[in-house]
Amino acid sequence: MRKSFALTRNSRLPGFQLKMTVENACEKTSYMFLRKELAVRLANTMREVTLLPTNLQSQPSVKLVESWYSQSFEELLEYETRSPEDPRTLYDFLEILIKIQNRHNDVVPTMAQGVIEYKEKFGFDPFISSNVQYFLDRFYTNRISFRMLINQHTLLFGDTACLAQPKHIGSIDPACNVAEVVRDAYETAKMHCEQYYMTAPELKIGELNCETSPKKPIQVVYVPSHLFHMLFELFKNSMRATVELYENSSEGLPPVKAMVTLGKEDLSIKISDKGGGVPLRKIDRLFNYMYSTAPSPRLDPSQTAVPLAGFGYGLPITRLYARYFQGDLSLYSIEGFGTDAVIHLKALSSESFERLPVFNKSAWRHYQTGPEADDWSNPSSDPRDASTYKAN
Ligand code: W6P
Repeated sequence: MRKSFALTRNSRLPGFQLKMTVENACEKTSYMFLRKELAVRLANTMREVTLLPTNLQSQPSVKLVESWYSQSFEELLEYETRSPEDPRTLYDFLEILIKIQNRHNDVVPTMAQGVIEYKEKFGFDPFISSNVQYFLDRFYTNRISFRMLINQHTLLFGDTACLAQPKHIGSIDPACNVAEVVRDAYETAKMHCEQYYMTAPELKIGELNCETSPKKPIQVVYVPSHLFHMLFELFKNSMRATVELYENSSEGLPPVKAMVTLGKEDLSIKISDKGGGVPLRKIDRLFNYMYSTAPSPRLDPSQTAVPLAGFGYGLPITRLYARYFQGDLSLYSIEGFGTDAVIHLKALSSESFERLPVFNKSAWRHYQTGPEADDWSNPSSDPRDASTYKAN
């Protein structure tokens, strides 16, 4: 009975766009909204976990993650009847949000562990992989949104609110200088790269502001930590490809280039490397959770340095961050040459609303069917051209 209320809808925060302002952010209103909305988002995810293939759902890591979700759900329901007028309520709510946030810190590696456990026992299966792909994209999008909501509340109303960046609204920077974040992410990736390879490619940044004066730095209303996360991941991949291609060469490393462009609708960031590229056939794999999940090298005690990129969920999750505010991430690779990675963001904050998974019949149907049967010809199963079978 208690649980049914949370499952009835997948609500949206009215006006939760990147243009939210301090004036309309009131703690009681936020509390009233979040105590329901967070429970709804947890419940939606918990419903969807039950649709995963039984063999995956029964892995200990998946069970552990499930227990975190139900624990947090129960804790949120305690607030169903607590009045926002009691200051204790608001104080306790802040505390419980932080506790929930921390409980869920390791969801990504733990789910990855679940996929590893499954693969070790049952092997790679395209049906399961397609289900896992669909599920984890939605599951992690839900998680990104959940943490975003909690963060906004704790940053705006918590003890450390006064320490926060004065011009930021919670985690949102209304004048986020994109090239600055690009440079920041590059410098951090460079540090990791030098630690692992003793060298790193240089960075060249270009900016093209088509909308206002071409000399004006490009700014956007955005969550700088999300942008940093995406760019850091792309730089690590570009650096790794570049350094590994030139490992045994006497030539200097070709720089990694970043181009930031503001148009009417899109703010686009292109990161280009000359790291030798990836054949088209292998591009999809870079985004496939089940394919790219390998036992973490971090667990191997004989290995101290952490590889720069290429393990885990970096790229698929980077794409989810881009999509979360109606953007996207695309890879264009030229095998034998290099790779362009393009992040598209909405130039206007009025277009940057949340992209959220909904749990409905259509979602349910996804778990009942696997990947579509191929309706294009397959050379190995096609009847051969008769001429092939001519004698001699
Ligand atoms: C590569 C592979 C890759 C993935 C993502 C971003 C950049 C690159 N470069 O060679």
